[in-house]
Amino acid sequence: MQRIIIATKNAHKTGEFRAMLGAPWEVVDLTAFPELPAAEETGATFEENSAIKALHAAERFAGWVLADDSGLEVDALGGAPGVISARYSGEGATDATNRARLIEELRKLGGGRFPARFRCVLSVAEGTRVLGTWSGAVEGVVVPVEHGSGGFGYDALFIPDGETKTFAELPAEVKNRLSHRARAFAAFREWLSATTGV
Ligand code: ITT
Repeated sequence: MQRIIIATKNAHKTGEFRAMLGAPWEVVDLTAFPELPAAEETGATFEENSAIKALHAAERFAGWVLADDSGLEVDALGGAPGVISARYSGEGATDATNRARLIEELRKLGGGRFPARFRCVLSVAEGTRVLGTWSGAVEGVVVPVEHGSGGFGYDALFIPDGETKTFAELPAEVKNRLSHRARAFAAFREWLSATTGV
């Protein structure tokens, strides 16, 4: 079995990677290392923050480390919440308070459906080097009412193009086929197969 460390404390992300990687990968995330201080996400882009998180962990652990920086961009909000998606509602933000802030902002715009996309940038690092970076996006709309209880983050507010339900209503297999993370992961996987033969 091959081991890969995911540089995240977000167990939902880890669960999606575990489902997408499948056997023979043993997937470990940073929830197993609570003493590790959080990386400071000081970058202005998903690319920068993804590399920061990958290097932060790779400098401390042997082997490959995969990091995911992701978020939601709403065109009518000038691309917000964007790189601050996890901190949109300020100090002590949770997925629920972030969704509440987004709903409030959408209602100020008069409600309805607004074009939006999820973005994901994956980086793999080893030691002090980033070995590769892969991006993915999924276009859709956000709505100012929560629908569904699956997934995490903004899933209950996002309907991907071609579907009538939010990511929180759709089965996990569908999200793991269509999502920004799935698309970035597909590119990463090609690299992984070419590099390791697994
Ligand atoms: P790590 O930094 O530990 O990986 P995080 O949750 O803080 O965990 P990010 O900084 O990348 O991760 O923030 C991404 C935020 O964007 C996340 O908290 C969600 O609110 C949102 N997001 C990202 N991917 C999502 C998805 O698949 N579904 C719903 N919301 C998502």
